[in-house]
Amino acid sequence: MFRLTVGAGLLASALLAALPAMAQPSGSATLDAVKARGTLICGVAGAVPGFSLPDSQGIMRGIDADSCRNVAAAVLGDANKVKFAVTTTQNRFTALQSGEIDLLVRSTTWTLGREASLGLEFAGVNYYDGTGFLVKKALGVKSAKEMDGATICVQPGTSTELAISDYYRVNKMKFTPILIQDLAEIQAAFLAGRCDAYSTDSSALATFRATQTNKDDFLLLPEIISKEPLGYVVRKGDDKWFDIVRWSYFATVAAEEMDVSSKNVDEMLASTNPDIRRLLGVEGEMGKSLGLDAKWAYNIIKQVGNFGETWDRNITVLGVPRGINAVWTKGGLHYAPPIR
Ligand SMILES: N[C@@H](CCC(=O)N[C@@H](CS)C(=O)NCC(=O)O)C(=O)O
Repeated sequence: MFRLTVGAGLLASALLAALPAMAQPSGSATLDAVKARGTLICGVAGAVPGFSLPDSQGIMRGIDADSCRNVAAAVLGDANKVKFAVTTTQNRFTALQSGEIDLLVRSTTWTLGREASLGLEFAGVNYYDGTGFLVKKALGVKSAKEMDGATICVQPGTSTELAISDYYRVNKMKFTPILIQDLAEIQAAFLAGRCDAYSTDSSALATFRATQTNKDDFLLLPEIISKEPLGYVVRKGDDKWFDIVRWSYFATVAAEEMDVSSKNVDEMLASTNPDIRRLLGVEGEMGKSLGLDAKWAYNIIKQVGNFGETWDRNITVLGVPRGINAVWTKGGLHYAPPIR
């Protein structure tokens, strides 16, 4: 431990004043760390089509990957300054708690238990999902209600496990879980007939089915047995970082609500609509309030796109309908509070 004398303290203040570009603490330890590093470390699954999966050039693609990019664009002005950290269903929360990652966007369901007991909080929902069951048509089952006594392949440490238990309890039926951590292994086990059904978020089941050559041999059962709002997760106790992540998501929704997209965002800088002007940093001090540049939302929209563009690029192409994931003006659940 060392003590500063008054003189040394003055010298230190003078040095700080002389170096304005050096990191002045922002009040957010995570923001400071990300800026000092120059990259955002974002936890994803890295294996799920539509969510996070490297393309043929090794670039991480998907709605979760793009959610990470939104935050990098807002904070660093460059959506590409993301280091993707592959996490599993079981180690994702410790990766965030320990500070290995700055943000987790990994098809992770927002639940009371997770938010109240893990020291983590959910800053936004990028996909309103639900648990489903995928079976082979050859099983001859048309409804989850006919699945008494079934073996079900499920990944451990997921809210899926809990949803299945509740469903079976309510319907007074029994099932045997086959717990397999690795995604490729669980899918292979299901295909090889080790379980009657494969259960996870229905989005992942739909995209898994769509990527099979014999996709018509599979059936997604009609029951969606739980609510699985998947979102952006941060550590508790860094409220400024929470605000940045939360409003990075809201900016994409606000942009879609107002038809501001990556294609027209430059023309929109000349818009007379005050909501658009504030969103794009032409007037007001929205960026400053967040501890960011005035162009924080402009950079997201220009480089990543509005929420609908991100959805279409990653999810629509896999044949999954928008449904409740539309913006509220089109009957969906994505809604941005006023940016003012
Ligand atoms: N949303 C549930 C389920 C998460 C989950 O199991 N996701 C799957 C399918 S979207 C996944 O990421 N699998 C890829 C992997 O584990 O590598 C949760 O938060 O527990």
